[in-house]
Amino acid sequence: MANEVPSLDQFLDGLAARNPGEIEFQQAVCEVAADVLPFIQDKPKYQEWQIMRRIAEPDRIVIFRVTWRDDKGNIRVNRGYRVQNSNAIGPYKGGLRFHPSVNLSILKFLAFEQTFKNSLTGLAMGGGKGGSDFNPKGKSDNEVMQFCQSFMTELCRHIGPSIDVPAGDIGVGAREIGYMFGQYKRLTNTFQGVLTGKGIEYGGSLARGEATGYGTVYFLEDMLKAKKDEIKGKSVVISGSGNVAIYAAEKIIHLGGKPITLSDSGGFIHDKDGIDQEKLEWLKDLKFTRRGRIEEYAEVFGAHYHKGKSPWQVECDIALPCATQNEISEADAQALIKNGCKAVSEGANMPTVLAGIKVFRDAKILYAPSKAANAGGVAVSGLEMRQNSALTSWTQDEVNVLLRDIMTNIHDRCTDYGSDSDGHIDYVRGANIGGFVKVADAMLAFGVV
Ligand code: NDP
Ligand code: 2IT
Repeated sequence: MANEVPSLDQFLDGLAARNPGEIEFQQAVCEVAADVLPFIQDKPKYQEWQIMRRIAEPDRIVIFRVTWRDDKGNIRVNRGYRVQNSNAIGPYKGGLRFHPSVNLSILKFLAFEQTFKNSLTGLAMGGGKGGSDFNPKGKSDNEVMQFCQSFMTELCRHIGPSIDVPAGDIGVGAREIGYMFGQYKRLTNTFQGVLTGKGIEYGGSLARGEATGYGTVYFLEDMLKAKKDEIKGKSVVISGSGNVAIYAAEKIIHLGGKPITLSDSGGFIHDKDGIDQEKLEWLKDLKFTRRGRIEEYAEVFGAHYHKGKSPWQVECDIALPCATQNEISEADAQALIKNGCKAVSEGANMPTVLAGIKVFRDAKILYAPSKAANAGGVAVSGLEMRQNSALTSWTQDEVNVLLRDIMTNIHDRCTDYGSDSDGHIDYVRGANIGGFVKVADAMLAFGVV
């Protein structure tokens, strides 16, 4: 074979040279490569066929202008993207993010991570991600609809039920999926399962809304179970107050734990008495219907509001980062360990910086990286695709039982590849290698493509 096997440093230098300035993308690939390159050291087939280099180069990226008119009649211009990272094991699959911070680096990291995450679910889904720098905050429903329709007018050329199936992510929930599905249906004159996270009336799956947050807690439950421990009685610090955070809090309550914080980009609330189901119902209305700020919770329930702060300095048994990437710094990770945190399960994608991951790994706490812990959302998206292609719909219980099972299978796969000789499970290594193998073996079958 012509190719020399690169060292990790050579590999990362090459990556940085090909993707200059894309810090989030480089970070995500670095974390995976640090586990995968040693794993393939004695497996010439993966090295000779340059599998890692090929997974870290997206199959295709589409970038397009999105022009729309606001309520005052002004012409607005945003940028739209779809990164199709790999369809080695199934159609491209992954969410759409609408947030002003969206750029190519962030979407490339998310599409790369999604490839491994989707492989871990055991379902036939490749990895992709897309979105726009459009900010839905403060926009009227009409403006959001105008934007979504314009966005889909271009995106529709690149997606399809067996090509690429987008879903929600930050800033994209039921409302945005509805507008985009409506436009796809209108443009193509078809009714197809081309998006997931759809409304129940038009092909959505029960339990998809809850799936990511619940799944993150199921994974936590499995990690604790492996240590003969449980969630009951534990205090839990959660960041974010969107789809993932709210349902993570709900499952913690169901299992007898006590969520004590939630946050948004303005700050965090600390409720020492714990967030119970009644308060959570109020929060669902605040966040999903009224689109309000978390600060209001403090006024209504008499909790503390810490403006401009994140919750990682609060004493807790468990931490669930459920907001965004790189929200846990090295110092935050150290504070969590110092304050007695024994388990971290990541609902958000890549919420911990590399130096923070090292802190968790060195401390040997139970640490579930996002590509394993938050796979429940896309797993139920995969189940939504199955229901759509069979023209059927399953009950909430049927979907939830399958989700519970999938999370345990992911836990088992991480255990297979991440168990150390002292009995500790390195879930980062387990998830990286466990996600890699299926994609890599499929790529070997295809030859040089
Ligand atoms: P939402 O838009 O519903 O909620 C996002 C939450 O995170 C909000 O509370 C938001 O606060 C906060 N947030 C977003 N960006 C920032 C930021 N830069 N700084 C501080 N806070 C921020 O999104 P989701 O709950 O769906 O997504 C949350 C995370 O989970 C993301 O990392 C996403 O990729 C990941 N994820 C989502 C899945 C899904 O199915 N939805 C599946 C798997 C992972 P504010 O309102 O102030 O912006
Ligand atoms: O990051 C993710 O896994 C998601 N945003 C969900 C993707 C999906 O296709 O359901």
